[in-house]
Amino acid sequence: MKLSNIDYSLYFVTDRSLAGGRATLEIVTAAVNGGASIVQLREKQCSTLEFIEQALSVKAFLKTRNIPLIINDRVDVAQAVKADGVHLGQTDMPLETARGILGDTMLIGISAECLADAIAAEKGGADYLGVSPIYATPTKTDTAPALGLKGLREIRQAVKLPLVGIGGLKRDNTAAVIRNGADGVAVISAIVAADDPEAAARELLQVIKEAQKT
Ligand code: 3NM
Repeated sequence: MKLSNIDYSLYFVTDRSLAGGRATLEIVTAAVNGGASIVQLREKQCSTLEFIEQALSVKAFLKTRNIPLIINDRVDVAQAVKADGVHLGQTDMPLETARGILGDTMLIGISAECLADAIAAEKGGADYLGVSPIYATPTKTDTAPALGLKGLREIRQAVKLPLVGIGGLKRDNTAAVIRNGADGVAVISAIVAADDPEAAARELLQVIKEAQKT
């Protein structure tokens, strides 16, 4: 059975290329110690073997903290390590195909780059949406045009699924994303590239929690 009652508030996404040589598990540990509520392992440049080994070690740690593990893109890796979910972009495996393979055992998150993507993903049975990108970001440059807060609001009004905003989100622009309808904020560089990822996560979570109250 897939997990329910997920806390999407601070959705941390890994990226080893921005980690300054620090191990992924070290950064994940810091992010979770700082308050990350869900973690996505995103590996674009390693072998399948390494991805699986990495995922198993991150999963073992996350299990001790009751934090869900989501695997980016690779349905096979998610299955191999019995992750809590998989996150799919618009050019990854189609939602229907992934659901056919996974059944109801796993969460499926979809990156929605426009309103039509969001509506289709909800109809197709996605569990949550990454609204991507809210702002342009050097971390991922092959994105659709930035949606901004207006695009986020339009998607919020059209779908009921949990939404996380992603793309260019930092401490100073995070509160607005929550106030404009996101359930959480997904970040890479704001945590991975920070000198102190634990402090960065803690500061972000504080801003998110404050914004969720208003
Ligand atoms: N979309 P940062 S990952 C914009 O998987 C974007 O859909 C992603 O990085 C997706 O927090 C990503 O450093 C990059 O801006 C986010």
